[in-house]
Amino acid sequence: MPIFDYLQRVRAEKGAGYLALLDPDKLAGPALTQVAVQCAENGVDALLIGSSLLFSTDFDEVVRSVKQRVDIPVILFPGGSNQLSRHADAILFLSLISGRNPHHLIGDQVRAAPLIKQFGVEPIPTGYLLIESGRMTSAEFMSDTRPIPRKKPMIAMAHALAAEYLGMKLVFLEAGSGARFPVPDALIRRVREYVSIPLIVGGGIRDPRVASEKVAAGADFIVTGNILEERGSPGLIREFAAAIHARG
Ligand code: 1GP
Repeated sequence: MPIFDYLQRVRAEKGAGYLALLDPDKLAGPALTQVAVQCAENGVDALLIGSSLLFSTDFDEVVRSVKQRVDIPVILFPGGSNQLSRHADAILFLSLISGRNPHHLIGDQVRAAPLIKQFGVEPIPTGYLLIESGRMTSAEFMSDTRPIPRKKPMIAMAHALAAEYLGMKLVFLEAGSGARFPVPDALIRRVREYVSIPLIVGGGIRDPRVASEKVAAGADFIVTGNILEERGSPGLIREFAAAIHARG
């Protein structure tokens, strides 16, 4: 089954899906694989692997090792066209549509597309929206774009609808890794009511209760990154999974 169809099925059956982000710059290969296995065993629906920068020199090997050890989908979430691997199941084929930096709107995609085709990795076209989150994030700095003001839901709505009309399959509302404030519930709610494609929400979600509030506001998929890298445990992963799947 295509990974996008799997994600749709998760959303239909569980109410919302739990995606865990593993960053090879924050966890070395063996530790990252260990967290990946914990995630797969405790209710995470799919893994995202990627980084806003990438210092790690063994990206491909990390993806291969994770893929060998888990049976949930491994999806690339690349900060750039240097983060590709033939071992992944799919890739969020992102366009940073909240910004006006041509490199992240179409430049990197042109570089990556032929390799993704050769690798046979499923591309999932995704409109990526950075939402202002209380302090500058790596995504904001590295992309050289301005995030959408958190109190201006109509700007986010217009961007998300443009993503839908451009044929994108997902919208990612991103506060940025380590965000001080996650994407506001009010903004999620307005975007959810306005577009029909699924919403991924991530950045700064460090508490299962907050994850469940985002789902109640309309998030179809929740991403956690930092919190699992800092104090991930089977118990905490299960708590997040239960909070996110509660409406299924
Ligand atoms: C970042 O949305 C993800 O791209 C996850 O953010 O690391 O803050 O959970 P955190």
